[in-house]
Amino acid sequence: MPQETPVAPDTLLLRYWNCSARGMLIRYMAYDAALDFVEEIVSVEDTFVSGSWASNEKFSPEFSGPLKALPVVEHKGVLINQTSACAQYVAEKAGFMPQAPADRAKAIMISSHIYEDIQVPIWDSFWGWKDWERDVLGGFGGPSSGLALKISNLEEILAASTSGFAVGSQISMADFSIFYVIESLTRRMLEVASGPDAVAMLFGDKPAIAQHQEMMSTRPNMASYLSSDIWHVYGPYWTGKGTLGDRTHELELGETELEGFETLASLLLRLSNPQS
Ligand SMILES: N[C@@H](CCC(=O)N[C@@H](CS)C(=O)NCC(=O)O)C(=O)O
Repeated sequence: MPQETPVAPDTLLLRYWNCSARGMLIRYMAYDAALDFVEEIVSVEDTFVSGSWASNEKFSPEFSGPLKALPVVEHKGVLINQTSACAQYVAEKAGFMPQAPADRAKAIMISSHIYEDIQVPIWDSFWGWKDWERDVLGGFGGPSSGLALKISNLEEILAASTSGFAVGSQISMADFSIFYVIESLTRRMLEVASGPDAVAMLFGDKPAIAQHQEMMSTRPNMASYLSSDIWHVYGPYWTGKGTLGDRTHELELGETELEGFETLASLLLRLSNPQS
C-alpha cells in the first residue's frame, strides 16, 4: 500500500493517479501560481490493477478522503474530495477565482461545462459506461451537436473577450480548464489514424482558441512545467487506461485509450460528413 506523503500543514498536497484526467486542472493552477504544493502520484498499475485499491486505499479516509475516491486535496489538516471542489479550492489559493460574484459564476460555468459536459462523458465512454454517439457527439441540436458545439461555445467565449482571458480582465480557473481540455484532446487525437482530420474539423477554424492556447502555454511557469519531468509522468495519458497501453485487453478492461480516441475521431468525422 502506498504511503501517504508527510507534508507540512501549510503545504497543499494533491493525491491523484499517474494520468492527467481529474488531476490536471489542479496541477496547472498550482504550478502556474508556484504554490507551496506537493504531489503524491498514485500508480494505476501498482495500486489499482494490483487490486490493492479496492481492498485498502479506497477505504482509508486518510488516503482517499471522505468520499473514497481520487483526487484528494489535503491542506491544513483538511481533506477535500470531488474534482470541482478541489479545483475551486486551489483556484482560490492561487488567485485564480475572480472577486465579483458574476465573474466567479462565469469561471465555474466554463470549467463545469468542460468537466461535466466534455470530459466526463468522454472518460465514461472510454470505459464503456456511456455511448459515444448519444452522450459525446450527439445533442438536442442533432447527431453532431455535442462535442463540436461545446468546442464552438469555448471559441465564442474567447472571441468575445477583449482581454484574451475567458472571464473579465484577469486569468482565472476557466483559462486553465480551456487550456487543459484543448491541449490534451488535440495531442491525444493526433496519435490515431483519423485524428488529424478530426482535429482539423474540431479546432481548425478556431482562431481565438489557438491564440489562447499560445498565451497559456507560454506563461513562464506553464512552459517550464509542460517541459518538466513530472509533467511527463502523467501528462501524456488522458485517463488511467492510457497508463496501461495495450494491456487493457489482457486485463479485461476493454479497448485501449488510443482505440477510444480512434472511435471518437472516426465517429466525429462520419457524423459531421454523413455522405462520406
Ligand atoms: N465525482 C468524483 C469522481 C472521482 C472518481 O471517480 N475518481 C476516480 C479516478 S479519476 C477514482 O478514484 N476511481 C476509483 C473509485 O472510485 O473507486 C469527482 O468529480 O472527483
